[in-house]
Amino acid sequence: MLQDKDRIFTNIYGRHDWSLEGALKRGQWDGTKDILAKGRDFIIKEIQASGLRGRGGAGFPTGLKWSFMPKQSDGRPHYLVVNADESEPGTCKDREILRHDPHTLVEGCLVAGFAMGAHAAYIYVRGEFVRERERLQAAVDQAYDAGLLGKNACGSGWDMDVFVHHGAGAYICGEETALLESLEGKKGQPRMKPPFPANVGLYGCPTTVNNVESIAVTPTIMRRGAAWFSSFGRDNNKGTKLFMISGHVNTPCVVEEELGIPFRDLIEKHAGGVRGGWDNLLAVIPGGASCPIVRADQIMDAQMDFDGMRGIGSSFGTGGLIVMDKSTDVIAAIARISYFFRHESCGQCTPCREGTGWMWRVMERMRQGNAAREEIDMLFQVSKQIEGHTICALGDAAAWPVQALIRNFRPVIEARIDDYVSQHGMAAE
Ligand code: L3W
Ligand code: SF4
Repeated sequence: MLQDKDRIFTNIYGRHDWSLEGALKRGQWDGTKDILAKGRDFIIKEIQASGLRGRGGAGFPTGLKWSFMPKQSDGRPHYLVVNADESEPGTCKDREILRHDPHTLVEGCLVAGFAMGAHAAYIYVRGEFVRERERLQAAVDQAYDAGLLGKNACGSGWDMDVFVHHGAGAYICGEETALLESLEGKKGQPRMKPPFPANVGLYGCPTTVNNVESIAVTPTIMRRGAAWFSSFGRDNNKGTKLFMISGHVNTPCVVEEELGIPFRDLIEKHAGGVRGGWDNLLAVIPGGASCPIVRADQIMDAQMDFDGMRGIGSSFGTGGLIVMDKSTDVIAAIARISYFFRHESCGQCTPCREGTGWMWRVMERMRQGNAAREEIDMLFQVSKQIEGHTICALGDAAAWPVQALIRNFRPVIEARIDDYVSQHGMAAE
């Protein structure tokens, strides 16, 4: 388990001074000029060697993504875009970074921006994060005033500007290409990929889009070394990670831990255990609302990382765990998630626009038990028609929770239908 000395986010609970003065005392902005002096290729190779995988949900290798940026300029500027549109239900880690440790991100913008040949970084902040945006802007202003950003940033010879952009409150703008559209002043709707942003991104220029946490950890990795970071976790699942633990635990929290920590240890050590004890655990959504819900017996002995969650038929996502005890109506919980995705669909693709609404309406009937048993398989089949047939991952994200409910909690759905039939005679048309 991670020791305090190995934590990257030393002010995640806001107990210390968030400002530049406090950040400097905690070792941030230390030797940034020397990091840049090592050169672009060195930084990208070091991030690759660290094993860092994207912390926004997909887990794509960060150094590999940076390496896709063109090495030679063809006259188009390069951009770094930071995705701070944190909106996934169960996910609230980037919010804590913006609130309490914003200089980790601001310094990360310089290190990552330099590594990919960008002189400008845009940080796209979720519309509801008003105070967080103000805090971040204050940190950026402090960095400019101290000569850490702007012309000849940190005395490195590299010019770097950081712009904070405030979103308008749409979940879909967290999808990287919808975010770029929104930044360009257009309606936030995802683009077809390929081309990927590394080739055609912001204003048609080479762009890398990374999550807040992914960028915020890079200066520390560069200072302490790839070997240090990759000493945590296991192959393919390296480093430390912010976990968010919500729901029916005794002390919900955001905590930095080693990837691969066993589920039971994570909950016991940091969240005070499950409300009512381990026997009272019913289900967990392990990484944000789009990750498949699993039963207590499936996750109890699992390791909390990308492979660990794949091994139990779910996914690691953002590391936001929603813990549910036996008082939970799991059908109602997934029906509510279906409502969320229906509400947030941008409406471009028919399977998502129509399918999310269709799934939600059937899920509402399943919640009441007002359905026929055959409809369970029909719901599963319809969700399969959405998955993989849309422009962006929101269609998949809407389908997976429903599929997982059917896979892992089918007897609960059947019992609800049987109850309804025994009380009302038959399901309504
Ligand atoms: C160049 C290639 N680049 C992939 C890049 C791509 C992107 C990254 C990952 O969805 C997931 C989603 C949500 N050449 C490339 C390439 N890339 N192949 O790699 O791409 P992808 O398509 O695997 O994922 P995505 O579209 O970024 C993200 C899940 O995360 N999720 C959502 C979380 C929401 C938040 C939030 O609110 N903050 O994090 C949670 O599980 O369902 O599956 O950059 O361009 N050949
Ligand atoms: Fe829009 Fe849904 Fe299509 Fe994504 S999958 S582009 S959210 S309609």
